[in-house]
Amino acid sequence: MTVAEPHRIKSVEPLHMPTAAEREEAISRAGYNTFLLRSEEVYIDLLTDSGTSAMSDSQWSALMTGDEAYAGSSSFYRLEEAVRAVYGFQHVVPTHQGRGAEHILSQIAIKPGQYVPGNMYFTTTRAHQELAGGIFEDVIVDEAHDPQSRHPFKGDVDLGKLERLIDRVGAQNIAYVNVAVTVNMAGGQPVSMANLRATHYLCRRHGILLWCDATRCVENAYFIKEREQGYAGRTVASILHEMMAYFDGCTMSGKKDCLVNIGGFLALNDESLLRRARELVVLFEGMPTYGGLAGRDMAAMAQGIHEMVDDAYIAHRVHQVRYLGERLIAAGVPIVEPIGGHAVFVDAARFLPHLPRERFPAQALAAALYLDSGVRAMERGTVSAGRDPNTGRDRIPRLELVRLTIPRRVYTDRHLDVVAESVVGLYRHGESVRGLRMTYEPPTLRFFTARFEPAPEERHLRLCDGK
Ligand code: PLI
Repeated sequence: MTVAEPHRIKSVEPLHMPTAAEREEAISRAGYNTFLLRSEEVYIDLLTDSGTSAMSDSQWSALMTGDEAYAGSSSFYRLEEAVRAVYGFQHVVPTHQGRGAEHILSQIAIKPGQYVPGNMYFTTTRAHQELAGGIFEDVIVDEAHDPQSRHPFKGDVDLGKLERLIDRVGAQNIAYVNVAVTVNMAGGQPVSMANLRATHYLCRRHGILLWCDATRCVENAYFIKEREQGYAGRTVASILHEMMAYFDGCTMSGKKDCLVNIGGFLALNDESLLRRARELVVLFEGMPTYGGLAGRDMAAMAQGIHEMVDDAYIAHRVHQVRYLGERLIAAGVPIVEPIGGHAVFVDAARFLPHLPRERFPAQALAAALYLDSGVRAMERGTVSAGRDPNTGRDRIPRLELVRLTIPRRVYTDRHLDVVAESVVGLYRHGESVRGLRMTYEPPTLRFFTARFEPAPEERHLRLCDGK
């Protein structure tokens, strides 16, 4: 059944397709890193769904009602009401975006040397945990690392792995367990309600706090409605409420599910943690009633929180991502399955089997896609994984992916047809895509600003590697 957009378009933004020569010049200047392209050099921008959503007319009007008082802004109280109603947490600490909340949580809850188990890492989340002296430990189910596994809840925590970690290091050496819903780096994969419940009881038994990275929690709730027995007849809003009840609190990047261009928050129930979070937010972000945001940003986010749990909206959102994924599957393109909630993840390792991991196949494929059609995607593989802080060596994740991320309410299915045609065309001539060599590597979160150049001696490298 066709799922049409549950909105009509009131304002448009023209797109510009750069010429082949312009694209070649642009990607070379950007060091073959799509993060370093200028937006006007891009035709269809699938770099991220973060802060790139279209706001509704109600959100634009909410901006005008923003209360810009330095302290006690009424927009803060509007945000607090929305968080209480939709997430169910009593307290909210606004931050400029998700990583601001991750920073505060890491600083108040991690003692140096403590472990922070999580269902796969996210770049900024782990970076803040490590900055606070924490040690990330991956406790996601094995299926999450297999792009071909069709497990319906590849984001699930492996309770055996978590329990073994607790036995090995002791509950007192675990700062908290951090569960992301959905799991971005696994391909936008959801966590089941049964798994959230079981993780909750396991943590409670050991007196360990359970935190949620709720960045894409509404997409997760929709997958529960679709896939988990007993939830088909429930609203996404009620499923989300139940999910959040298993957590002690959450960090949130409002730039995703909350349908705003900037904003985030920490939400929780515990008064003493709240006090410590507020002590830090004034240092790093701003007064506890604005936390790095303008009043108008909080007003737009409060409105977005109500809109994000509209059943028609979220059904279309997930189906639009699936539309692109299914077109690629039909043409035989290797992608992560099941198709996730915010993006289609192309399996660059299978797409470009001639390139060894040292030649950054996903980075090379993202650059090649831009050259082909002006479509901007993002590497999510070896470059994003960075280096182990203890050994200094490259982390080589099993997943070597290119993410085609769909902003919310921005592109139509016709745009996605153009994307699909370009990806399929490249797949047919994959062997022509050259590997890359890194020429500049920043010390942290290297994927944002690293630079590359085409690797000169592919055949020679492959012979040396014995591959
Ligand atoms: O970009 P922030 O600081 O608002 O949020 C950080 C963040 C936290 N958790 C998860 C799961 C994310 O996906 C996330 C940001 N993601 C980005 C920017 C992305 O492009 O996926």
